[in-house]
Amino acid sequence: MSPWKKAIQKIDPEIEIDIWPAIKNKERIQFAICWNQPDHLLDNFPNLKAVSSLGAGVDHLLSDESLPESVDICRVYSHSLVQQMNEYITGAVISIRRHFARYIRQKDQQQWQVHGRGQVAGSRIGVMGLGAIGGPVAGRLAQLGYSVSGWSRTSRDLNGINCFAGRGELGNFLRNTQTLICLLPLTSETEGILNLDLFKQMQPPGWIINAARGNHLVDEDLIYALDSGLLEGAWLDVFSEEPLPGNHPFWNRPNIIITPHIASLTQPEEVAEQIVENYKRTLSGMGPRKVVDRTKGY
Ligand code: NDP
Ligand code: OXD
Repeated sequence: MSPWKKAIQKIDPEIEIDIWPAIKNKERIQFAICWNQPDHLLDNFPNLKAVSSLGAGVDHLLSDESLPESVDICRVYSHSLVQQMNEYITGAVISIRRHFARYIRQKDQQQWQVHGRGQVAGSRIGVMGLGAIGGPVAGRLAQLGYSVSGWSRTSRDLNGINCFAGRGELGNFLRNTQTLICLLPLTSETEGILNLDLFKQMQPPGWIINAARGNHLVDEDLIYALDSGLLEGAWLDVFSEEPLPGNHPFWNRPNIIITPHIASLTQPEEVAEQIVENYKRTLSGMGPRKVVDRTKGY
């Protein structure tokens, strides 16, 4: 049995669940839960009222233009998602600043070479996106002693974080940033935001950590920035095409660390209760919680 079906029916065994493509009666579907569904799949269900993402991101739902406006889009949240992202980002930042990735490579060549102290104090970190995940990640890095700036669409006031907002303050945010962490949702405003123009405004030589979406990054600009010394390295969990194709130039770059979209994984049992609540609210006409604002795109 699918782990999602199992987790949902553990809470309420009365809920009937069909798993695509084995859907018996399309008219009966009122609520859907999806991850990377094929385009146009969701316009096949005339009585669909709401659709929930199985993760924090909703770009895979918003990019399907055939999804009727009347269908609510919602997402899930869990402390575990934040905890996992905290571990992923702090692990990456510490590995970068203490040169652990370099030392792991050096061992393969029996090379004994010290790369400087890489101390925490004075290291300037910038977090793009201060939402449900980015906000706590920025807070954790500040607790560890890093000097942390954050950037969001609207103004935020977060303890210990130097906050900037909007395109008008992006330049000032970047000037303060050596290690840039992207935790933005993918929207028409943020697509391609990790580009050469942005890299040029950072404190050189910088690092990029992208754990948001692959389409935030302009791949060829990253390679150019690495080759020209503007950036020292990149730590990437997400890619415009996943799995990353075997012939992609990122694979052969020692200064690009690649993880296979594992920064923070949603576990069915941790979010099943929210899904059941949203399903019941949808059927009752109240509408789901954590609804995405389609005009903002997140
Ligand atoms: P939220 O929607 O809670 O927060 C989004 C943040 O981004 C907000 O601070 C928002 O600003 C800011 N933002 C949005 N648009 C802009 C813009 N145009 N300019 C500046 N700031 C902007 O998202 P989450 O924190 O829950 O998640 C962020 C993303 O992380 C997800 O969309 C997903 O793509 C990715 N993710 C990746 C995972 C992985 O395993 N790699 C796991 C989980 C999530 P404001 O505060 O003003 O609204
Ligand atoms: C998410 C993800 O958005 O896993 O939850 O990328």
